[in-house]
Amino acid sequence: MTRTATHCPYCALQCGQWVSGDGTVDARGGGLCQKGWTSGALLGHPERLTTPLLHGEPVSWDVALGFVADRLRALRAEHGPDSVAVFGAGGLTNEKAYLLGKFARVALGTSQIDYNGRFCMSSAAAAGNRAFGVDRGLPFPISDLDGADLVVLAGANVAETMPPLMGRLQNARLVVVDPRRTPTAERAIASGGLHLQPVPGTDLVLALGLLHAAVVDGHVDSAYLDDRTNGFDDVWRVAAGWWPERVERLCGVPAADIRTVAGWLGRSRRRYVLTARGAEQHAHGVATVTAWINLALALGLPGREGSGFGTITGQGNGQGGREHGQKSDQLPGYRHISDPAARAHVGAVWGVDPETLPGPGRSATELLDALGRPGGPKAMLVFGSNVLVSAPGSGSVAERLAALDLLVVADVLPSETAMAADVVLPVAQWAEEEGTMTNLEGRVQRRRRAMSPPAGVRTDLQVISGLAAELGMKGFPAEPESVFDELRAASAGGISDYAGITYERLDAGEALHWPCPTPDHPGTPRLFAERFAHPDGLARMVAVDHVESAELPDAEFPLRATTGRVLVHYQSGAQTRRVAELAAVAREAFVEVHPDTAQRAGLDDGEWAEVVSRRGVVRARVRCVGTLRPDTVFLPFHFGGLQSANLVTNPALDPTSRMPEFKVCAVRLERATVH
Ligand SMILES: Nc1nc2c(c(=O)[nH]1)N[C@H]1C(S)=C(S)[C@@H](COP(=O)(O)OP(=O)(O)OC[C@H]3O[C@@H](n4cnc5c(=O)[nH]c(N)nc54)[C@H](O)[C@@H]3O)O[C@H]1N2
Ligand SMILES: Nc1nc2c(c(=O)[nH]1)N[C@H]1C(S)=C(S)[C@@H](COP(=O)(O)OP(=O)(O)OC[C@H]3O[C@@H](n4cnc5c(=O)[nH]c(N)nc54)[C@H](O)[C@@H]3O)O[C@H]1N2
Ligand SMILES: [Mo]
Repeated sequence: MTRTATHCPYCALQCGQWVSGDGTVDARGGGLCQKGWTSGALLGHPERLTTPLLHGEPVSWDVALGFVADRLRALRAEHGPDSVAVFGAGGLTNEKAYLLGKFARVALGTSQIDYNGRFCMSSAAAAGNRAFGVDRGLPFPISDLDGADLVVLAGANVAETMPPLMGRLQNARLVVVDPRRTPTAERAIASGGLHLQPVPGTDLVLALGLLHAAVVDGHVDSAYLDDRTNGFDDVWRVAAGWWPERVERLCGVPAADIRTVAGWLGRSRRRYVLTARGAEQHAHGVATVTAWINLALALGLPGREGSGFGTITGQGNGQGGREHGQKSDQLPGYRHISDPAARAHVGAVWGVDPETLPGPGRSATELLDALGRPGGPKAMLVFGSNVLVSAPGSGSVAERLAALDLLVVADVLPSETAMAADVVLPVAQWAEEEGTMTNLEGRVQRRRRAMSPPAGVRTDLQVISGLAAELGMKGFPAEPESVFDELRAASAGGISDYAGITYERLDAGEALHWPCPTPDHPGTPRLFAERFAHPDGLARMVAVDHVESAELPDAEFPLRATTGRVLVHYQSGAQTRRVAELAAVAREAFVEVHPDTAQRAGLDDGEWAEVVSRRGVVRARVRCVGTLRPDTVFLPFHFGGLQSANLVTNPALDPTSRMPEFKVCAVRLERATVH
């Protein structure tokens, strides 16, 4: 049987896959995790959406798209263009993200577009832009990590969230910063490294303590600080007050461990500091990432081959998805929507007066919160996100969605959000379509079609193109390569410049990392070798100080709940809960609790508990974990309905990135009365 080379549907590693015409999946050039191996079960899945639904009833595409277009026209006529909102996703191909942004701004004329990357990468992106002038998750090829001697993973559970990446860290001593003893933390201990176990929400002060110890013990690279950075003096003025014992009192990490890790960081040769969502998904996530970047800069790591700072991008196209215009404040090529030159460039490519380009609009959480309220959007089109499960404070998200006049969801499967929609549009999935995805190192890769989608199903590009046509708009092709060629032009000269990347070059096997401005340019695997991307070429160190989490424990809610992932499930679980082999491993929500904490709440291992916060209640089965901090509980967010972790999370936002505080809120535990 012929097999086609493509990439896994899930995370930003975008591991190579062979997919055969019958849906058989094989690894291509390296490993796959259990989710990747079993992804073929999604092809031809019995629950697959194969016909448009209007108020739950099957209808033809003409009827569905005609209905949506009529409603959108009427709402726009009555309430103006901002009455229609668009919600995209970091799992969409570059072509889809680009066309969706253009569709919102040109066909709908709305400023109200944002996407789920706001829940994921926005704090790391904002900190990276501010420090380096560019946000590329890993500014070096991922293969560089093969040679690492020491890797600090701040809030990253790579062994479960990107298992194949662990293979690259085999020779390194690992330091894992996580309130939980995760499989990644176990590996750190086995590697001769350390597991630092802070109170959730206190990474910033831990990073200040590490910087303090590094300075006092003489590990700072003064020549690098002079030549390549500015702002160290201000940073030190704050860090000087955070000696390890004082840091220990706040975050709980022993002062001796802080000094040990600072010493390793100072003395190792090939060193990396990497952050992920554990450090970033906080109401002070940008400041926290900044503190980790300051530490890396003080040691002279960024821009030096064999060392560096990076953030581990999450979704399949989390990197490309934040570059091409589905974010409320951005235009293609990572251009800023408020920049007149950016507007002029993109306006010219789109053939519209730059004055007419709307935006910036609301960020994802604020957008969801405004739905159906006076002055807020009355309709929303969702592509590739299950917000009813994955957005913070899901109880109120359900209310906001119900308050809409029109909710349209394009999905592969009947996700919770799709089932709440007025109109459901069934779309093709990864192995049924062509496109490009940009992985966590900024490398653009081809997604290829191995089989046709089921009868009745269209691609997202066909849906967007079809809706534009219904609205009487030209310039919305459905053919992926045509869209990509337009994206190349729109990104030309921007920060993430794809102008020189073509399907032809990618199909010939070239490994192309952006920026790649011309067809003969080799791409840029390593950024910052000579200079950082600010006009003066220097990296900016920005002074940041300790900030408390938005909600602290008290007598009524004495515990800190944090949330995250397990190996076998992906995100809201819309896909993986439907794969029998994965569901068999984790079928229902659980809450990790220290045995002493469980006992105090009168709960036994395996019993159903209610996790209660000021915003709601989650039902989850108690899993006693002796290595967990007794002041902390952990909930995976992969389950829906009454088991959705986001019923309790706090929608408090970072002031800069507008990212919600998924990683800490105050809760108490109770015995479940029903389940
Ligand atoms: N299996 C699986 N893999 C995935 C995904 C998935 O859903 N499932 N999703 C993909 C996506 S989109 C993303 S964004 C990535 C996320 O990848 P990760 O960031 O690795 O995943 P999380 O589980 O969200 O968070 C990592 C760890 O942060 C810890 N943590 C909680 N609070 C804190 C804190 O205050 N400080 C620190 N230092 N750590 C804290 C949690 O205990 C958790 O173990 O994974 C990608 N890969
Ligand atoms: N409590 C808590 N909440 C979190 C997080 C956390 O750590 N804790 N993490 C946050 C993070 S980092 C992220 S990235 C978000 C992710 O959360 P979501 O945005 O909900 O992501 P998914 O669950 O991956 O939803 C993707 C949906 O798109 C569908 N889909 C798949 N492929 C396609 C396609 O090609 N086209 C279309 N139209 N649909 C497709 C899938 O079937 C699924 O229903 O969750 C956030 N929420
Ligand atoms: Mo994510």
